[in-house]
Amino acid sequence: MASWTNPNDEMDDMLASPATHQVRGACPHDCPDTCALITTVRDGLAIKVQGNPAHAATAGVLCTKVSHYAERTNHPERLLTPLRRVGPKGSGRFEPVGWDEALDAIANRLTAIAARDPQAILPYSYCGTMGLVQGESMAMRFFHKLGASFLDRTICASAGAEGLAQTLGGKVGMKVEFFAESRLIVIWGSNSIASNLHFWRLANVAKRNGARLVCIDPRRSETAEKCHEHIQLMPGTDAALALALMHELIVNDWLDADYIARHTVGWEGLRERALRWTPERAAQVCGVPVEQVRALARAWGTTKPAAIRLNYGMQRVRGGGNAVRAIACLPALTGAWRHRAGGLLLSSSGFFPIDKAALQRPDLLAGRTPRTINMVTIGDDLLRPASPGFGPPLEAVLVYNSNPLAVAPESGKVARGFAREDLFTVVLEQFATDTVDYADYVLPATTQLEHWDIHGAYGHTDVLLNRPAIAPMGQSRTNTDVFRGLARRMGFDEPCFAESDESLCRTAFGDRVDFRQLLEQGFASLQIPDAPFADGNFPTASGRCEFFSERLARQGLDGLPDHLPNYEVPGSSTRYPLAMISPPARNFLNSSFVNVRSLRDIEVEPLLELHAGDAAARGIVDGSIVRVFNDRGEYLCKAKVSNRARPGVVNGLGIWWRKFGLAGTNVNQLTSQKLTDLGRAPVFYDCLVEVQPV
Ligand SMILES: Nc1nc2c(c(=O)[nH]1)N[C@H]1C(S)=C(S)[C@@H](COP(=O)(O)OP(=O)(O)OC[C@H]3O[C@@H](n4cnc5c(=O)[nH]c(N)nc54)[C@H](O)[C@@H]3O)O[C@H]1N2
Ligand SMILES: Nc1nc2c(c(=O)[nH]1)N[C@H]1C(S)=C(S)[C@@H](COP(=O)(O)OP(=O)(O)OC[C@H]3O[C@@H](n4cnc5c(=O)[nH]c(N)nc54)[C@H](O)[C@@H]3O)O[C@H]1N2
Ligand code: SF4
Ligand SMILES: [Mo]
Repeated sequence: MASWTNPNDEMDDMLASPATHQVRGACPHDCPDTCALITTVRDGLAIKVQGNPAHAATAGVLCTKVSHYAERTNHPERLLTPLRRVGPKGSGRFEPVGWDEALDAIANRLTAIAARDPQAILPYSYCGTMGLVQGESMAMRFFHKLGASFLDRTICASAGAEGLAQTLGGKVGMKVEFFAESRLIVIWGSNSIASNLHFWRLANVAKRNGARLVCIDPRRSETAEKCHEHIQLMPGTDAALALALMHELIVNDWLDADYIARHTVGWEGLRERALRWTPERAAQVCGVPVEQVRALARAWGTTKPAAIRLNYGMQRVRGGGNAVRAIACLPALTGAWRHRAGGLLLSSSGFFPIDKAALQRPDLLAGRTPRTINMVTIGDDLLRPASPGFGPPLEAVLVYNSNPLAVAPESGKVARGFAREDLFTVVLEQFATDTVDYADYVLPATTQLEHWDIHGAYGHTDVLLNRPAIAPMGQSRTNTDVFRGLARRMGFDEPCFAESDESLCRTAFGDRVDFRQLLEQGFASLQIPDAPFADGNFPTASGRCEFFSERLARQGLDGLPDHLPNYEVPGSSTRYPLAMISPPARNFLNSSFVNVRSLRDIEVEPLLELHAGDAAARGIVDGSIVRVFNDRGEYLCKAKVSNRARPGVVNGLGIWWRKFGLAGTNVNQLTSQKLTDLGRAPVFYDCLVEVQPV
């Protein structure tokens, strides 16, 4: 067990060497690249974080954000002691308190609530760290034993995940390294330079070898402007485009009939549906020139090998799940999967043989089935009274690895919910985020440089081990240790609550990954065929690529992919004529890093990109302050008149902390709590607004 003393006092032998040494780790952030890190430590302090050149996917390079990791870790505003609230909720006024006092008080309060109904207690967590240990291991054991409400962790990827599951059978796809050999790469709903930098490196290798790069994105992103072609469609119209591509593949006979016959299900139905989507019809729905649709179809139908790097930006709309389904059909139609540099990649996380049951111990539920709360609707759910359909009102929320005040939709309601005087809120955090401001107790958390963890990935197929490079800063503790401490105080005496973090790292994959190799080199590759679906073998029930999903049909849903228009279609409202999307700013990671000075200085301040025509029509000039609003709320920020925005669409780059906003709000004040067609996910990019000069 690590000691909780100040790094300057007393440390583990391993960490105590006064000379400079280097420690191998893994980037914890919610990013497909999961880089291998090397941290240089001097006198117990992390002084530098670099990419490990021995790890092929990392190639010795980190993004700007994590190159600044030592600055983040040693930040003067790190939370270093437990805190207890002294001011009103939301004020962020606290007094220091000892660990024992804090944990005793939290355990007593949770015990009292649980005696009435443990479902009144909710964990709220997401991917502040992607680590399997500091994520949902000890925490889930604790909540399972308690019988707390389940949290449906849907805020990012579950529409796409469900779309893939119903088509390919899971979160599986091409091996990322082979994009370097593709001749055509379609970058679809991804700003790769910002959010998938190591894939972008591979795309550039392909480009230098003559590959054509096409980007499909409503925003002229950093990535779009560097591709050969940019298809700047309206948000939420991707399925229409995919169906029109199929139309062209059919009428021009660019199909791989043999692959379709042997490795797919539902071709007749899909064919019929696609034939209704002429390029003209799709071009009109998507708001793009019809020639672009035809040219992309020709390129996809006639270039080999051809690959799609799909990403989650295109599934944050009502029809996000169906759109992923439609796009995931394209490689099977042309037999692109036959080649290792052909096919599609959205996520590779389904390849990892994680022993979730061993980590999370659902057996501790002992037959109970608590209700499930969707993290997307936390605003509404915090404000919901007891009812037969809902159960008891929420009385306590334990937040870790997440910043719901900033990242959840319709944040006016989220803030009202967390402001409830009768709600008991505990936040495990590294920094005083917007959510911390609403806590009753704040527990200081370690960073990745201070704890053990083990990682899968969703953009490559290697397992990474993270060793602690330095001792916990100040009095900070690991998430696991907080849940161990609470378990002990609440009388949860199963041996699993005593398991150490290093042991949990071994538990995560059992003997399915060579742990000795992880200890020795920091990473280990999964054994996956180069072209996993060259001969079908999809992990679906049928073993085929399912154009038609029997499972969806049985749920009373459409078995075939279709285009579902947005909830908030531009043109459907005269009061709110503009569509707003809110993809991340390049130098932040969701709401992490907003408080790191050197990175914030690059992003400068919250802004809204608008097209010159939309700005002129409203008397808005570049650099002026604007009010962005709809019925859900308003947000003040600076206007950036820019060709990064297409006519009719504004881009509110995120995710700023509310407290950095001019009116104490961020873009999520405007987004809605509605859910996607599949996967119960949020629709952040399905949002109509109006903009006015202030
Ligand atoms: N620098 C940086 N990297 C990150 C993150 C970050 O915040 N910052 N976040 C991480 C996380 S959690 C995730 S999930 C991923 C997210 O990364 P991506 O999966 O790439 O998703 P987004 O960044 O949301 O959006 C990517 C692009 O999709 C575009 N887009 C928006 N709506 C649509 C649409 O309807 N159709 C199409 N075709 N495109 C659309 C956006 O304009 C944007 O340029 O990145 C991870 N990496
Ligand atoms: N408008 C809009 N909203 C969005 C999005 C968007 O594109 N537009 N993107 C959505 C997406 S894709 C996602 S994934 C979510 C992301 O939402 P979150 O997963 O909540 O991500 P972050 O905002 O980065 O917050 C993570 C927090 O965890 C903390 N943390 C990191 N490591 C640890 C640790 O080891 N222990 C503890 N206790 N805390 C730790 C960090 O300090 C940080 O404050 O946001 C969503 N919200
Ligand atoms: S955020 Fe992504 S690109 Fe940056 S270091 Fe982490 S894994 Fe690598
Ligand atoms: Mo995400």
